[in-house]
Amino acid sequence: TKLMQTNLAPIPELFVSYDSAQKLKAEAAELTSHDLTARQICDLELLMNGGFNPLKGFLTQEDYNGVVDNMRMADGTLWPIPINLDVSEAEADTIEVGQDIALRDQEGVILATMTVTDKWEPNKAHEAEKVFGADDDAHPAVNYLHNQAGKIYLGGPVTGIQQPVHYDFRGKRNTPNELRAFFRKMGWRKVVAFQTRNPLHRAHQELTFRAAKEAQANLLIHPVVGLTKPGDVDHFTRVRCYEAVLNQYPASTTSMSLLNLAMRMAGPREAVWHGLIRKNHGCTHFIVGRDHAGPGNNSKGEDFYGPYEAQDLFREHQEEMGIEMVDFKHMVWVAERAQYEAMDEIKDKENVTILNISGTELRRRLSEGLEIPEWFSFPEVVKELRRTKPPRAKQGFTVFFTGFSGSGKSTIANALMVKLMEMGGRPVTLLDGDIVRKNLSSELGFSKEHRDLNIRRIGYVASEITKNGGIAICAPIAPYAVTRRAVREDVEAFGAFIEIHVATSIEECEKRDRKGFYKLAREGKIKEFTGISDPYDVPKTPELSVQTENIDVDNCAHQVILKLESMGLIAAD
Ligand code: PPS
Repeated sequence: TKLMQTNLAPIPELFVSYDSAQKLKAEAAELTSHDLTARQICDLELLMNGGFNPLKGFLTQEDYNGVVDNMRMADGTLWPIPINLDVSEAEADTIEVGQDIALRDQEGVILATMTVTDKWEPNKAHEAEKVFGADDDAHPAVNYLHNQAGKIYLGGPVTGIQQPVHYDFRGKRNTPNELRAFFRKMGWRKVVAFQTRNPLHRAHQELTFRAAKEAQANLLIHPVVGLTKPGDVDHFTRVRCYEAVLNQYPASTTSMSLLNLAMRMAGPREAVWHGLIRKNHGCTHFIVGRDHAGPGNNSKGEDFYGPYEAQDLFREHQEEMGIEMVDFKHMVWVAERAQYEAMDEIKDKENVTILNISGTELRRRLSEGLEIPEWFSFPEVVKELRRTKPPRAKQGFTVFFTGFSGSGKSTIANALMVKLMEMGGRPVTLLDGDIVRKNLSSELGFSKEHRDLNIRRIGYVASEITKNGGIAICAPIAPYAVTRRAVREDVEAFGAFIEIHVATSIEECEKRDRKGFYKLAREGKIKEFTGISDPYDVPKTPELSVQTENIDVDNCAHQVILKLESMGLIAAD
C-alpha cells in the first residue's frame, strides 16, 4: 500500500464569521424553527465543523438515494451513511421547500439555519436493508429509524452559527481543524487513529501502540462520546478510564481527543464512515478490527455482518478515502513470558499459557465483584469501572408488583419493605398504589390514559431511585402489559427490574372485597373497575408469580427475598 502522508491544511467548515453569526442569529429568531433531537445535534456538530466534509448540509433526496443505494452522492463522492433531518409529518406540514429554518438545541439555542431544498417521505424499509443490511428492529439503528426517527426527511445546506455547547470535558473536544493544527504544531506527519466506545484495557494499549509503531506514526485515541450502543459504559466513566490509560504510553507519542459522533453500529459502512471522519480530522491511518462497529445479534440470534466485512469494505475504498487501514491484532497475555503478544504470531502455542478475558466475562466479574487481574487491566481503570458499576448486591433495583385490587399487593410489598430494611444497606421506598395516587397522581382517574400516566410516573420515580442505588418497591394494579414493559425499560437502564404477579384470582379478590369496591363496581357505582368492567393483561413472563390463596403474607414476601438472592441482588455478607 502506498504511504499516506498528512495534508494538514484547514478543511472547510460551515460556520459564518463571528459578526455575521450575531446578525444571522438575530434574524433566525424570526424563522420557523426545528428542535433538534440528540442525534441530530451530534450530526449537525460534525457537519458544521467539517467532520462530515464534504457534506454541506443534510442530504438532499438525490444524494440520499445515491448514498443508500451505492454509498455515493449524486456527484459520485463516496459517503456511506445517510445524514438526514427527520421530522414528524405534522412538523413537515408547516415547512415548505425553499424556506429557511432555524435549528435549535434542546434548550432553544439557535445553532444553525438551513435552507430546505428537499422534503420527502423515505422508504425506511429500503434504507434499513441497504444501509444496515436487514430490516430488523434488533439492529439499534433500524429500531431508531422505525420507532424514533420522524417520517419525513428534510434536506438542504446548513449555515453554522455556533457549536453545540458542551459542559463536560471541554478541553478534550477538538474540531477537525483544531486537531490538524495540533498535529502541525507537534510535527506529527503520520497519525494512526483508534476509534472506541468501550473502556480500554491493557490489550488495547498494546495493540494501539503496536499499530502506531508499525506505521511509524503517532497515535490518536479518538473515542466516541456522542451516542453509542445502548447499554454501553457512559462516556463520563470512559473518559476517566482513557485518561488513566493515556499515562501508560511513552511521553508525547500519543494524544486523545473526544468525538461527538452519533454512531449507527452499521458495521462495514460504519467503518468507511469512521475512516472518512478521521481523514477529516487529519489522520493518515485508521485501526479496523474484527466486527468493527458491530450491532450485536439480529432477531434470529445471528451476527448482522461477517467478522471481516468491515475490513474488506474499508480496504476496497482506502485509496479513494486517502486514509490507510491498520489491522487490529488480537493481543493475548502469555503468562510464562509475562507479556502481550499477537495471537497469530505465537509460535510455541502448545508450550505456553495464553490468557484472555472476554467482554462478557469482564462484565460478570464486575457485576459479582470478583477479581480482575492486573495483567488484564490497569488498576485505575478497574477502580473507575467498579465505582460506576458496583456489584449487583450494591446496585439499586425495582420490585414491581402487579395484580387486581385486593390481591394482596400492598400487604406483601409492605412485608417485603420491612424485611429489606431489616437487612439494611440500601434505602427502600414503597410506591404503593394508594400512596402514589395521593401524592404523585392526585388529579388522575382510571381511564386508560390516566392509568398509563400514573404507571409511567411510578416508573420514572422508580428508575431514579434505582439509578441512585436504592430499592423501589411499586405496588399498583398496572393492568396494561405495554405500559409495564415501558417501565421495565426505564428501570433496566439503571438496574434490575423484578416483575411480580400477585396472581390472586378475580373471584377470590371479589370474595374478600376488603374495601367494598367490588360490590360497588358490580352495582355500576364505580366505573371501569379492573377485572369487572376494565381489562387486566396477565403478565406472561414475570420474574415471579405468587399465589396468595392459603399462603400467608410472610411466606409470599419470603419467596420474593429468595428470588432477589438468586438474582444476586442481595448478598448474605
Ligand atoms: S392503576 O390502574 O395501576 O393506575 O391503579 P392503581 O393506581 O393501582 O389504583 C388502584 C386502587 O384504586 C382503587 N380504585 C380502582 N381500581 C381499579 N379500577 C377502578 N376503577 C378503581 N377505582 C378506585 C382500588 O381500590 C385500587 O386499590 P388497591 O390497592 O389495588 O386495592
